[in-house]
Amino acid sequence: MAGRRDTGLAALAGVAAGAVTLGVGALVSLVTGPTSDPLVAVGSAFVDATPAWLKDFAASTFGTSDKLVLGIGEVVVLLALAALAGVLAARRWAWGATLVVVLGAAAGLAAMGRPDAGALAAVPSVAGAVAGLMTLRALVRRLPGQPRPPRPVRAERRAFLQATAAAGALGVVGVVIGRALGAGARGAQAARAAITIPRPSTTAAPVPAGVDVGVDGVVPWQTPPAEFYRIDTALVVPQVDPSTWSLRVHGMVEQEVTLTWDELLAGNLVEAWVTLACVSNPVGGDLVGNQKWLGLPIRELLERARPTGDADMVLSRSIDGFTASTPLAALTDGRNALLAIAMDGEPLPVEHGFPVRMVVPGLYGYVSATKWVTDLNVTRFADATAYWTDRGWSPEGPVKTQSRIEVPKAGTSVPAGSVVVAGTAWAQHRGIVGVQVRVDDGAWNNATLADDGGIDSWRQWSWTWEAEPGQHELYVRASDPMGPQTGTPADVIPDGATGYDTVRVTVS
Ligand SMILES: Nc1nc2c(c(=O)[nH]1)N[C@H]1C(S)=C(S)[C@@H](COP(=O)(O)O)O[C@H]1N2
Ligand SMILES: [Mo]
Repeated sequence: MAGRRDTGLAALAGVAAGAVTLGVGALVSLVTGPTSDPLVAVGSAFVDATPAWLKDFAASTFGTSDKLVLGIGEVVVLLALAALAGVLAARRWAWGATLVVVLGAAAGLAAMGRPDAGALAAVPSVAGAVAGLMTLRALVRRLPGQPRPPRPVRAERRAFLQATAAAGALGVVGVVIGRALGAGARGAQAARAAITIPRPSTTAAPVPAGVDVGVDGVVPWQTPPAEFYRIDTALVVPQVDPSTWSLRVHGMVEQEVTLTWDELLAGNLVEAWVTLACVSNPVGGDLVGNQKWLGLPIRELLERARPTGDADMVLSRSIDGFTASTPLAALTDGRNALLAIAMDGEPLPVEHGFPVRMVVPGLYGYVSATKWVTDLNVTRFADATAYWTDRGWSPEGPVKTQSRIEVPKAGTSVPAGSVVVAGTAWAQHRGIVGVQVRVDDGAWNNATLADDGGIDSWRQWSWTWEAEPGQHELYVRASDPMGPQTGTPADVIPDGATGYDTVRVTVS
């Protein structure tokens, strides 16, 4: 009979073998590509299979750390399964071995199912599983009390633990080295550093000095690139070499067009300020940012391709298989819908879509802002669906008018008297024409708008409140030319949150 302690040791052997599996997998993926790493492949398959409610939960609970949380959760689950394999193997080898083979096969299938999978995508998982099996076999044989020439149990335990620790450490080292070398070998960073962004053919109108409302604690009008929110399904950032990048425009067009990087750079590059927002941004949330983009108007490419009769949508696709459905009209109606190559005058950061992404004023990112874009399929909403549409989100996603109180912060205390209330409002491509603030059940008060940086950018506002002691709730609402935003609360699914941002403060 295996005792409690033996079960613990067997579980440990399983964990060590699991670490070896992942380490070998990570090292082999240096040859076969980052998405063939078993950890990445399983995580990516999980991301793609994530139902809308879970994606929403992850985005609203962990924000842009959702990938880190996913990675930690995945490692914990895999190590628990590895521990189980160890316990099973100690009882009966075939049981434990079967579990390892099943897990290895699942990882291999996940890797083969990635949109950018190469022919050898399953190899790291298979190699990892073989190494894991060999390690498990060796360690289980060394479990104290196995039929072998007699040795003191203490010595047996020590030898077993040393072997297990060595195997586990080798596995971890494999994962770390695999990751580090993988990151170093990724060419996009070097290619990015070598690029000189051409001067715009059309520069953005100068930004009025007064776009900043001048209140401490208000989020900057121009989002620093390093602080720009990042949302995508990519567990490893796609590495795209501009010299081999091209964009294909096809589908319901009279003339297929292929655009290369050099042609793009030589094109009529337009500079434009656009506020990008995520549909998963809850009321008051921070999945929104404003930047100066530079890119080729998508309209010009479509003019060359000449969409046919009843096409009404462009399905853009990234190198890693993400897709977005953008109304054709939004790409041809004259707004600054761009194939963007720069953010704030610098090449796009790799995680924001280097070398080329889409930016379309007035639409949520999930239906318009495809990063690492390589393909535009001119089609119809009736004939094709996009990544998030297949997961319960709306096929079309115009940005909803929103406003946010940034000062004072929720839950803080302020002294009675004049208190400055301030924040940001956005209604991309319609423009903000007014912001109002309400205290408790009182009347709406007109806030002062900061200078206008254009209808595609967000707008700051402030209002001075004569605050009286007690607990108070502040509400904000913004108006676009169609009227005030709705106060009816709606969840982010299926097409963006609505409701008033509300901040509770204590006045003393
Ligand atoms: N290739 C790719 N592009 C993508 C996504 C993605 O998952 N993959 N996510 C979209 C979503 S939901 C948003 S909100 C924006 C976010 O862009 P950012 O990360 O540069 O802020 O990218 C869009 N483009
Ligand atoms: Mo998004």
